[in-house]
Amino acid sequence: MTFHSFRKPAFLAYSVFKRESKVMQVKNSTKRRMMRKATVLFIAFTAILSCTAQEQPETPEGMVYFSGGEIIIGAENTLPNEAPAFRTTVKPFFMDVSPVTVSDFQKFVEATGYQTEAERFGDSVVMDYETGEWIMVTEASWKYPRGTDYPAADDDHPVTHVSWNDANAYAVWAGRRLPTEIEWEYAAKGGQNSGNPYSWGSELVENGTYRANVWQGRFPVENTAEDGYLFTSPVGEFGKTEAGLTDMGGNVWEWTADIYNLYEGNPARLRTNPDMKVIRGGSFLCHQDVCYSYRVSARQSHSHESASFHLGFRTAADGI
Ligand SMILES: [Ca+2]
Repeated sequence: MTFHSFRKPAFLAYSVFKRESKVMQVKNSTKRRMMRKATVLFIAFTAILSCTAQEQPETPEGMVYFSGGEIIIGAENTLPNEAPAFRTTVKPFFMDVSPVTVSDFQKFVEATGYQTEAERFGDSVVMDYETGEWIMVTEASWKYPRGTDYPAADDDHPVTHVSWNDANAYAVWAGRRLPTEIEWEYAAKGGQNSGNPYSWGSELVENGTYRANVWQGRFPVENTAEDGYLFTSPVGEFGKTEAGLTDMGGNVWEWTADIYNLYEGNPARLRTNPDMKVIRGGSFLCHQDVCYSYRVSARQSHSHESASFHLGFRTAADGI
């Protein structure tokens, strides 16, 4: 074996090794570039996710996020105080899925020792189903909605007999606030101008099932309770909307933050009273021929210190 012949296989082996090494180097280099690229893409993707998260903040438990935007508020050809309809812009906000329950309110009272205005007055307003008249019932309160001669309030029903001041006190304690009237209607409409009269859709009864706890029969002397309830119902049982809210029509009226006024351009005259607040949504007492206020655009007013067995509230919070 000559040196040459000895070296040649070794050289060839070395060359193959070197070539393979170079291939490996190229492969490793390509792999590193790909890894760097993947890292850059991952960071960019994370940044995008982070931006998206900033645009839509984390939704508190029990609330729904509404991104806000332009919406038509009010309606034509319904009750006179709903006109004229107008276009406005709403900022992002959160809204409670359902009205504040008796159980929720109990926690507030236990934490603060709060006494409602009805408790301090010693009575509150209830409708007598025998006579169809509104009466003041001694010791009617959020604990005993029809008075102490009747069953205590159910934990999962909306709290009632809360004045605007009581509702506002709860909202402040919870780190929230009452929704504005515009926010309430925006949420009821799911931020859309669909033209649907109700928050859940276009019909009160769908496939034989009531979508809201309202009044059936002859108001105010006959309540047939075809929907299953003479008085309040558990929150979440009726009227789930596309956005995920419930009870935006019927069950209990809901306080809003705003002083009641007529919409600009309404031909009627009204002396604005700062004690009168807007309430929305109708209640279990609403009959189509009398109240018909479980529609998304319906609105009424209520004195801020008074309470009733068909009036509750839900809270809201700023979106961003
Ligand atoms: Ca009912």
